[in-house]
This record gives sequence, C-alpha cells and structure tokens, in this order.
Amino acid sequence: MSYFPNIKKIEFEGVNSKNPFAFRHYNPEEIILGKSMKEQLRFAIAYWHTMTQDGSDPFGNPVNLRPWLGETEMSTARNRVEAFFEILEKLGADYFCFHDVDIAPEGNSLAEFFNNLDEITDLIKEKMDQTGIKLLWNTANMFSNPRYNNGAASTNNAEVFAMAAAQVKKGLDISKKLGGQNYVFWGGREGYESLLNTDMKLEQDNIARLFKMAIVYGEKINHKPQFLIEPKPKEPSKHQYDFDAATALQFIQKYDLIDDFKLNLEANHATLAGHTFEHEIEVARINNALGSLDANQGDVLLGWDTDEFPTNVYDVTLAMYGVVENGGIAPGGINFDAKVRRSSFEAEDLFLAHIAGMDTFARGLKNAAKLKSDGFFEKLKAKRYASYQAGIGASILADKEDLKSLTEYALNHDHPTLESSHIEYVKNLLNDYIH
Ligand code: XUL
Ligand code: CO
Repeated sequence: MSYFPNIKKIEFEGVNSKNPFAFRHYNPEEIILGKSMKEQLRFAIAYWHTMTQDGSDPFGNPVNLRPWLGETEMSTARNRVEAFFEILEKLGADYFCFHDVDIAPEGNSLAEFFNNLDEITDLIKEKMDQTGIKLLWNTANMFSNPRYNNGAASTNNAEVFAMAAAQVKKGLDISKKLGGQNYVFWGGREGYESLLNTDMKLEQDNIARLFKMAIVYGEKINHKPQFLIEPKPKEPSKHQYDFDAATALQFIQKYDLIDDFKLNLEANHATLAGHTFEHEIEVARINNALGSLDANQGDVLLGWDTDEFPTNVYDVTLAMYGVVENGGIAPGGINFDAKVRRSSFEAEDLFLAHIAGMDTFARGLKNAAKLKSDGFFEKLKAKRYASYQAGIGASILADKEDLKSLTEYALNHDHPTLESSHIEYVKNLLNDYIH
C-alpha cells in the first residue's frame, strides 16, 4: 500500500523546472569533485521530525495531518515504518536516523519497550534489505522520559544511570542488527539546572564512564560504529556539558576517548552556542573529529532551537566547504534534523521541505567545489600568511627561534609592514560564487 499515491519518485529536472515535486539542483548521479553528489552528501532523514512530530507547540495542539496513524500505538509504529521507507525511497535518501523511542512505544516496562523495539526493528530490517537504504545512526532518547529529569549518565540517581546504560546497550544491539555506521550521544539532560546542588566532576566522570562502557560493549559484540557526540549549549538543560565543538573535544581528550569519538555537528546548535556552523565544522575538522552533520537552521530573531529546514545557501556553502576540505563526511552524512513549520501541516510538506533542504545542500556543494577548484580560500590565505613562507616566519615555523633570538630580530625590524585584509572586497568576490 502507498501512503503517498499522488507523489512519484522525486527526479532531478533542472533549474527551469516548475514542478514542486522535483529537484532543481540536486542531481544524485552528477559528479562533483570526483564523486557523485549522492556519495558526497549522504542524505539522511530523521525519524523523529518526519514520522513522530505532530506540530504541537507550547501554545497549540497537534496540527500535522499524517496518514499513518493507526488504532494502537504499535499499529501506528508499524505503519510508520512502511510510510517512512516510502518517503526515503521517493526522495532518494540513502540513509536514516532514529531515537529508540521514535520507532516503538515504551509500554509499561523496560522489557516491554525492548520487545516492541525488537518487533519494529525486524520490520525496519526487512525494508532495509528490500531497498538498500542504510542506517546512518541511531541513538537512545535519554531525555524525554520523566526519569531523566536530573540527567541520564549525569544523573544523581544510580538506578537512573542503570536505565540509561540499558538503553545504550539496546541501542548498540540495534545498531549491530541494522548495520548502523555511527552511533550518536546527544546529552539533552546531561547538564544542570543549578550549580548549587551539582557535583560537576562526578557528573562528567559518569558521562565518560557510560561512553567507555559503550566502547567496551561494541568491542564485545564485534560491532564498531563511529561514536559521535552532538554538542549543544542549552535547551532543554539550562547548561549542557557538551556546550560546543571545542568543549566536547576537550572532554573527548581529557577522558581519552579520541580514538573512538568524533562530533555530530548541528547548525542550529552552533548558533545557539554563539557560533556559526562553519566555525563548529572548522574546530572539529582541524582536530580530526568531524564526524557527521545535522542539517537545519535557526531563526536569527529567535533564541531557541527552531530546527528549520536549511534554505540559506550562503551558510550551507561555507559548511560544505568545510566538508570538502575534510575530504568528505563519510562514514557520517547530512541528516535533516529539521521539522516543517506548524503552518506546513500537510503530509506532502514533508516532501517539499526535504526537497528544499536537499537542493540547498546541492547548491552548497557545487559552490564549495568551485571555491575549492579555483583555490579561492587557499590563495587568499596563502597571501595573508605569506610572511611565514620565508625569512624569520619560516624560521619560527621550523621552531628554530626563541624569545631571545626574536628579540634581537625585533630590535632590528621594529616597524613591521602591515597590510589591509580588504575583507569587504573578499566578501564581494565570494558573492559571485553564491548568487
Ligand atoms: C536535539 C537534537 C537531537 C539529536 C539526537 O536538539 O538535535 O534530535 O540530534 O538526539
Ligand atoms: Co540533532
């Protein structure tokens, strides 16, 4: 059966197409920098925003019209699998991501939850085998259930820690069953409401403890997905420990997790932390920790995580430039952690929204590839740092200088020639690549 009988497979029709259900920029097989766009972009669809989000907000009831709601929670869960794979196939997305609670109801006990997960992951596996669609990552939702009020790995309650550990174990079993390429930890409640009653050291040590248990268990079951931490500064916690890429990296380094962990960076989390997306990507990239991307965008006028579909070509071009510089994003991908606005409540909007996001990333990739082949940033930076290419600069980079030798040099050259950056001219030129 089809949930979207009126929607055919979305095809690339080119920029002049007036068909809303067509790609105008994303041409999956087109080769960009030696690889097809689909291999470069590795698009994934998020189960939570696409299948379970109902459009409600703190001021309004559910609005989303979804054709897959069944009589019971389990029948809805089964229908969702069917509908989800129809969406993935029609959009030509090769990957997907989910939290445990997105795919199956929690029931009345942990055992019941695990049984429900087994039944639904059997269905998902069948669909994966039929379609060739792959699991980019799964994760355990350790933030929605009331037991996680005070954190999951960072909780003050050891029994809650055990519940979190059980969910992670099940998450890894599922990852193995479905061949997950990455496994994500987003610490929605791993932070604090008030420092007054918080033992920060114990809480952070315990987060690292749970991560180490995950590494050890992965080795035991012979399944090693790339582990990813997804930084976010706040919301729902007042302060979250994985504040941004730099903070998460410091954590990974301090607890000696660098061999197993990289970062899953989200655009709207970057802006919540007061950074651009490209800043977060650069911080991860230069530390060899760029793992995967959650694609969305915030609203500059709102201070929270609005998770809008990405349509800003400028920002996405700069993000994709980071990916190109990184030599690609695999085994990560571009996961649309994005939700349709409350006013876009029809099921077809799910297609229009993903097409917008995929076309935007396609444009970003093409722009980034052009910037790369023209050596736009390389030439700019080579010129700006030219003083390190020869003479005293080359000697500094070769670690041949010390404070005494540099003082002697400075006494003889105490009027350095300064150059303007002409940054406005640079931005004017950059616009030529984007518009
Ligand atoms: C929340 C968020 C999560 C993670 C996975 O802001 O981004 O959906 O991506 O838990
Ligand atoms: Co996310």
